[in-house]
Amino acid sequence: MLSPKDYPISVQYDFASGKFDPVKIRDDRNLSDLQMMFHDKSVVQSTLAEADPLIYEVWLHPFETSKSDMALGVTRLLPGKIGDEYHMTKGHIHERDDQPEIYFCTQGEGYLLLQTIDGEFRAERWTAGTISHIPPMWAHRAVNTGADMLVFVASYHLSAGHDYAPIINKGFRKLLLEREGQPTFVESPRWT
Ligand code: PAN
Ligand code: ZN
Repeated sequence: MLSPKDYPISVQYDFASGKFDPVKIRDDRNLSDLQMMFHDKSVVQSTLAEADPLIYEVWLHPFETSKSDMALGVTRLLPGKIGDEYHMTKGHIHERDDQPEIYFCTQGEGYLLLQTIDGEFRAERWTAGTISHIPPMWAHRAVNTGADMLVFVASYHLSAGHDYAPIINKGFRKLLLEREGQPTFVESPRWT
């Protein structure tokens, strides 16, 4: 736990690389961590038979002055697809029902997907510079539809909690698939 003698606590963010320093925790998410999320299970299995590609990195700095303090996270989402589905984060909803979040896209292009537990769905187009507010009780996922790395900075309360189960069970209402070279929203068969 940090104390006032450590204040102010700052990290230095490099817009060119999408990295900040110092980092406390690095968490890599590979395809094996997301196999339930991508819709084309045969492509997932054939890819995993050869290798387990990195899909994104999460760099974290929890500002631990109290249990209700905030975390700073940077997600670096690699470009690419699994079959026809663009690389994306797992997606989750916060366990606490009063916990929002801010996402700041600093590099690349893609979409922020939002969804309530009842399946109300929204998508926000992202380019470098878009800052999005995620309301409490909306599941959130980022999707990289560009040719380069998609990078975003996140800030949330350490006490928010991350619940992945609703996304593992049913996913998001719409998939972002490549159709004729373009990112296209397609109704997920798991919802219809
Ligand atoms: C973010 C996410 C991060 C990785 O820091 O945790 O982008 O996405 P998943 O957690 O869905 O794998 C955040 O939303 N924190 O609350
Ligand atoms: Zn979150």
